[in-house]
Amino acid sequence: MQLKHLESAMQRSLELALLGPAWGVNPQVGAVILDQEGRIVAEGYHKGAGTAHAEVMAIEDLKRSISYPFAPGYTAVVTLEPCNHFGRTGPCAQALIDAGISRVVFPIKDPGNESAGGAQRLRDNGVEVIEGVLREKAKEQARVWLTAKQLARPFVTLKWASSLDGRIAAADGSSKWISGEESRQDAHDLRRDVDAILVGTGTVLADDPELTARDRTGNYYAHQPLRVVMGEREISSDRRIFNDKAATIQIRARNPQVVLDELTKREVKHLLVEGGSKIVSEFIRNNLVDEFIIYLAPLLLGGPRLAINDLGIPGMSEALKLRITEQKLLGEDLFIRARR
Ligand code: AOF
Ligand code: ZN
Repeated sequence: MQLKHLESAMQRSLELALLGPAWGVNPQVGAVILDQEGRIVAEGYHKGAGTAHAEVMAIEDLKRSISYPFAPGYTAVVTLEPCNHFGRTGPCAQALIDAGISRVVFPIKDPGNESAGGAQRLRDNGVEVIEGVLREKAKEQARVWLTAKQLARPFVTLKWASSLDGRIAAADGSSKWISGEESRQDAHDLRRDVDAILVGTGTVLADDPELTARDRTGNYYAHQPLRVVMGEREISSDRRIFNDKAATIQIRARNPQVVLDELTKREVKHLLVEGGSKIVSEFIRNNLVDEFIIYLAPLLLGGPRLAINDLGIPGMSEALKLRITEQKLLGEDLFIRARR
């Protein structure tokens, strides 16, 4: 089979992976099985922690059409090295061996300590293994899970909506609305995809946000991220953030590292930091931001309400340099994704 052919199969597996939830402790993983002629004859993807892995879903899919164990010559194309451990489910490397799969193709190694080693187990059992197909694309797609795993802390996305001149509110504090409707919906979809949203006590006291994830019609998404308030000030229980639409915790700390430690314990893989500027600045200063999402609205506000306060940067040579990885128009706003 040509590499091009394996790449297009991997492309399909990567698309399937995205059908699973972005939130939750587990990665998004997709898998297809190719027959001897290279046709896709089975598909699977992981639907979240506690459910079968993508490889097992694809094997189950193929079982419906041919007899098990499969005849020689089938190739499994998976978006992550098959696992080698008993976690919430059994080891996929063994499931592939038992199914009689002849060849396994994957883009990236599993960085986990217990789960890694699947490729070796496959080879030891006579299965051909091809690693690295669409590696960069797969790495990019799995970056949240990979980073969280490698750093043993949540992946942190920082999000704000500002005027072109970087203001997140007018001088009187009003901020409804800086960004347009499409940007605001995009921000709700972003919330749906994360495990937790964080704001400071100041934001709760000033804006009384609900911090839930809602669809275009205003309905609540089935998955609601944990709402986290950071800071030592007392928040009264009648604030909207404490309503029954989602779980909420207050972490009485000012240090972002303390907050991340607590959220790591709670198995938060992806944290969305939404403000205010003091907290945003703290995360940046402590080098704890993995990705920035900025909605830039074509407005000018001037005044003192900047997205970021002081970062302790004295001169140009210390500027924090970012790389833009995605940009697009959302209605009249500019959507920017960037990282260091
Ligand atoms: C998934 N889905 O399709 C694959 C995964 O606790 P468990 O048993 O669900 O195992 C989770 C680990 O298994 C995960 O961190 C990763 O290392 C590996 N592969 N996980 O959730 C999948 N193939
Ligand atoms: Zn597995």
